Amino acid sequence: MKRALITGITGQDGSYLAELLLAKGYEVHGIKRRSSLFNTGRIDHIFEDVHKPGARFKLHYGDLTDSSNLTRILREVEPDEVYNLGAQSHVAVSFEAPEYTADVDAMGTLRLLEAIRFLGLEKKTRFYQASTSELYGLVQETPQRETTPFHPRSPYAVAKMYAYWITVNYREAYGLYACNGILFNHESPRRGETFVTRKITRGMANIAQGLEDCLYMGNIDALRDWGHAKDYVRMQWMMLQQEAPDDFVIATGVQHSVRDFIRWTAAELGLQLRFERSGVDEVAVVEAVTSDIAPEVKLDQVVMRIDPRYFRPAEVETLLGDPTKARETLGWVPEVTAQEMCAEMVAADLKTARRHRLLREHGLELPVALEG
Ligand code: NDP
Ligand code: GDR
Repeated sequence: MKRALITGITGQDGSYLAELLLAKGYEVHGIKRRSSLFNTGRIDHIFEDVHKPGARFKLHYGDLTDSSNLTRILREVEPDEVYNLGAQSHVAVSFEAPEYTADVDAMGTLRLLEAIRFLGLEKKTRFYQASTSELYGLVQETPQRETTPFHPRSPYAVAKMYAYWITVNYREAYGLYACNGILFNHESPRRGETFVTRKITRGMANIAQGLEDCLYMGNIDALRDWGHAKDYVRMQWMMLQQEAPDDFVIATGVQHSVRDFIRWTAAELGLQLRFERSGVDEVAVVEAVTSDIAPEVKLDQVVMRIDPRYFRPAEVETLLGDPTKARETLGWVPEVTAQEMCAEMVAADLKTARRHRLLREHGLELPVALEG
């Protein structure tokens, strides 16, 4: 039975990857952070009591900032595969907490690699690094592929650049089987609430149910290549099953704007929007209501405004990936389009919003966080 260790198992990708590996018969170990509240909402459905004979799912307390802890866990688990998905993964937050982001995202990767080497596991353990399209930042070539030069535009991206190269370096210096997956944005109903797609689907579903009035957004001209997290974790596993380690771009090859995503979300909720004015004055107004999904929304209601608070000190305006190498070498093709994924996310957030509305109608107030 193969053993995998996943950092970031409580996150979006970690939860889907854990499901995939359990379905493939792996014993799955995950590192979770100590938190004052439960933080395992995304993996509760696969949790197994370790006292149960044959349990194949185990969580360890840990943190990417703590080398002795990482070394101890690696010594205990001796994994065949390590997936380093743990990170302070929010680009805007990395401008607020640059040093912490570097510690976790850059040094955390080094700590794991060094622990593998220190324990003499470099011939046994295969290593996957969650690299990112943010490395391309100010893009030098479109579409972006494995050979496109990097120009990171945030403390997050700069930290991930270190992680990318230290992964390559340990492969070249010590013969470690180590791969970078350069993944473009991927989303799902499990996406964190402050990333743009989820902020839109959750916010608009709340507006439809009368729980919020308006969505406040940053740069809605930004262009992204969005895929579904389920497709992308499949690729993370495939990368570690090759004969020789290599780095791959994972993307759909199709690009849309944040404004498109707002329009699709509204359409799923039976709302037709009109975008008026431009720049910081831009608003989205309800032009037509075509179903009864959004009973609380009025014609001409302003459902989106720009709030410059969400602009970034340096923006990545456009990203579009070229997944040719992944398709030709590994036979990987994404199965879900961005628009299909949007529909899935809206359906999930609408379900929650309806539940919240019902609770509110019965005098039970639930907090609806507006921060994004
Ligand atoms: P999430 O933000 O959903 O998950 C991040 C995970 O890292 C969480 O489990 C989080 O724990 C954990 N984590 C954060 N800080 C630490 C720390 N100090 N020590 C240990 N664990 C920590 O990210 P995604 O699942 O979306 O992304 C997975 C990885 O892929 C990340 O490295 C991200 O940077 C990268 N990536 C993501 C892309 C995307 O579009 N989703 C695209 C390209 C790369 P907790 O739950 O306690 O917060
Ligand atoms: P990104 O994702 O920065 O690409 O990083 P995010 O969804 O945060 O932003 C995408 C684009 O939307 C614009 N935007 C807003 N973003 C947020 N979060 N909130 C807003 O209100 C808003 N308005 C407009 C942003 O400016 C940006 O251009 C994600 C993360 O998952 C990283 O960890 C990962 O490496 C990259 O994707 C690939």
